[in-house]
Amino acid sequence: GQAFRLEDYRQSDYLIPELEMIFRLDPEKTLVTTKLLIERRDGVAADVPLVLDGDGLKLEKLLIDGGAVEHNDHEATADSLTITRLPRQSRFEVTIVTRLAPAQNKALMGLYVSNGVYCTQCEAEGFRRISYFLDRPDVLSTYRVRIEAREKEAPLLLSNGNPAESGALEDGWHYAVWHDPFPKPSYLFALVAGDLSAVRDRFVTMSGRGVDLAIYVEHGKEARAAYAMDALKRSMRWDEERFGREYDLDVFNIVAVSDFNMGAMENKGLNVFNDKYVLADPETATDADFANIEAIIAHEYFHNWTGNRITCRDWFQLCLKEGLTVYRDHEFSADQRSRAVKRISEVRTLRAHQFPEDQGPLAHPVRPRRYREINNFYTATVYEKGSEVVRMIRTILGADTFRAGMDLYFERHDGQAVTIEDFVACFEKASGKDLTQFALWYHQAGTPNVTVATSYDARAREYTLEVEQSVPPTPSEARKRLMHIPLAFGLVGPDGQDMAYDGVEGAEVEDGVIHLRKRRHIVRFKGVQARPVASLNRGFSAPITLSLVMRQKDRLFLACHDNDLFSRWEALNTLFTEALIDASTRVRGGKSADFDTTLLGYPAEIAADEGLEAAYRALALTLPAEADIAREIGSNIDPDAIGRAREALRKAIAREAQETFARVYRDLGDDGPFSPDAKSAGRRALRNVLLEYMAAGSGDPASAVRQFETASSMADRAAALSVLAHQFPGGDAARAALAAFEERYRDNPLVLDKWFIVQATTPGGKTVDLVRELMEHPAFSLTNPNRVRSLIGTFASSNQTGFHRSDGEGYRFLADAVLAVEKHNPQVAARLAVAFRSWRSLEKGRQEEARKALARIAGEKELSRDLRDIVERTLA
Ligand code: DPP
Ligand code: ZN
Repeated sequence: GQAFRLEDYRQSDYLIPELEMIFRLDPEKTLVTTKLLIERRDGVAADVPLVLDGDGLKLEKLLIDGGAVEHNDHEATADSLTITRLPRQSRFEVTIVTRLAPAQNKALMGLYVSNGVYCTQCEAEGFRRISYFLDRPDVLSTYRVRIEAREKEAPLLLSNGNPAESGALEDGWHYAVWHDPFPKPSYLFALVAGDLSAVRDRFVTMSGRGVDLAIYVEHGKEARAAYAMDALKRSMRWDEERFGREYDLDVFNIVAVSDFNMGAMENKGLNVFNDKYVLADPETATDADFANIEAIIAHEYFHNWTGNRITCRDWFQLCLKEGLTVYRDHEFSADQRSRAVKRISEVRTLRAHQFPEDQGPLAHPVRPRRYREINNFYTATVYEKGSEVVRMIRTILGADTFRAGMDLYFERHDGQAVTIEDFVACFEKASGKDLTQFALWYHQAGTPNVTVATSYDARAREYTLEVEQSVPPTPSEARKRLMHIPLAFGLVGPDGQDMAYDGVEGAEVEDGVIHLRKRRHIVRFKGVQARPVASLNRGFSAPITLSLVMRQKDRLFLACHDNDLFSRWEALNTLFTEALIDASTRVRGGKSADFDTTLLGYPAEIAADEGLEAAYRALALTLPAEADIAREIGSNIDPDAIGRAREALRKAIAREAQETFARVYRDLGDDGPFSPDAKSAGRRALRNVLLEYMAAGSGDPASAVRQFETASSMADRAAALSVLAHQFPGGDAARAALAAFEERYRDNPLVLDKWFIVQATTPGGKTVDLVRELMEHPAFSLTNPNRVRSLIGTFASSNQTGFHRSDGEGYRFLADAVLAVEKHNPQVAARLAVAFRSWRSLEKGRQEEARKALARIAGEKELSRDLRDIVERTLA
């Protein structure tokens, strides 16, 4: 396929300052009339044709300034409409009629029907499946949208902006008109029509304007939208307080739909959400669900300024809105919850999703330079690493200057479609700093590695760090330039406090941050009174891998005493990881997995340390995931050996800490009526980690059975179910619990997803057969993305020993599933296929099986652009 290249960007010859749309909705035959006000740019000749994008469209009618267009003067295909003869004046009107069958649209892009509700998804290029258009983010238009529908079928009619008028029509039809005064790109267009219930509230902005808020859900689910509404109001207030951003329309609407390719979509004034990220109550949602809802409601709301008011010039700039908005939602969650705990979770996510991407065949810069299918660039690199880059800007500039740069960005670019260069320039202007080298974080792929050696000269009272950076090659970028890496640090003294020093040479050091800019720095700290332990990359100030040879004793010291909570966790996590790598090597060599007794003693101390918040203790006691260990090993991976080593460590810890764990578990029990707040969630998280250990140590399901049967929240019930299903697969207790759960929630698809997930993530070689069987379950559906992701997606991405079964059956299964989903939904299929990305790091036998499965997909004649792109890059 053809690749789009950043350097080929050019402005469009024509603009569309205004348009009017009329939708006459019918599941099989919807008519869309689009009246475009076209404006020719200055200097463009009148004979330059107007070429509009389409995707699978059929032109029903075309008029220019109300008159018919000759056959010879235009050409309409499914993918484009070219008009060669145009009026000489610079403004004219083009009217287009297209006909759609939304009920047949299973790709869930453009206009489709989800559970009887008409809805749209236009980002990135879905608008062209509705009408011919200049479907590119730098064409900004004001929209006036009239929706006509049968009142019975769709009493609710919504689009972007403010409501203008509504009324009855003949034959039981009715209509509503919406007007959005803010010029926007077509990817932010939305329409919803159906029979839904509203949960309403009101928000008064900082300047005293009232905004009507509504969340629309299926009838009977109103109570489950309360938490989302609360999160919305908190987000609106927070954006005023932290970024000075005020909401700008009279209404803000959110609609929850059950068939959705993404998490949610920030359409102007009308956010459309995957219902998974709206609906929650204690009976049906885990603490992770509540936290995700809070974060995603905030994320989409924050897009109103970072994405909508200021949008992207082209899709290469996707991180301009996504990285920045993720950064904003991270900050929001950190303010609402515990900052250290939030940071640890962010880093775990980054390492689990972005690092393997950056280190594999799909690596790309945060701001890519080429793509074949933009849908495949909604990645962890664009989102999560993009957020890390913004975070580094703040670290380098400091909070106040960062805010000044953001203010300047909003002031300079409101109403524009801009680039990363425009964004960075605002921070250069605000700070007076040259960020040219720093900006490589946007332009260069790959995770930088920083190696550090330390030494202390007691006589000279000098502490030295020898620091060296390197960036590994990535596809199409063999040679890398040196980066500006802000490395936050502390020199931890014997009492756990940071030690003072008189002076430093060898690098710029400012406010606890070493600025690495060269390949190699020798950083000398003068006047250091005793040998410190270096605590480096505090708070994960830069998204790098750090190789620091350190005595285990020192690392354990940091794990116990570092005054930076993130670094304490990081030290312990590193100790666990090193022990697990070691153990898996031994297991693979037929030996037993032995662990150092000092390390085994520490978890009991953490569990019982009431000076640490429960959520932190839960994270500290969570062992690195099998995939984390695999990533650290890097090559020739045997997932079975890793699984056995991890299991052995869990058992060893559990036995060592048995009494303490049981006591803390008991003491934390019964904290009164359910509340989703961070503190209560933390207690539950700690209890549930302890439950896992207790079951592993005793080999007895009794405590998990008890929790499963008496749980008063989904958080506790789902945790117990997963202990039973994963640690006692096939046993009576597991079978009973799975059956009870299925029975209790058979009418709630979102909760049954948890039941699919628990089974799909059961470790071991039998799970692939179970997953195949579950695809026949009446609640499963190949056309619903949430079902597909819960069963097939989690199996492939989160079940190391199951997916990587040594005979390749997991890979064959995934290839079959990907091809089946691809027939109707290429975007979701391509996303599933990403699970193959680390295939080259496996041991030879599995590598060969994975390659065969990939080659089989690639060998299909009729592949979508989405899937072909992923598979070919993965194999390259
Ligand atoms: N809706 C997706 C998001 O907010 C894509 N813009 O990240
Ligand atoms: Zn976003």
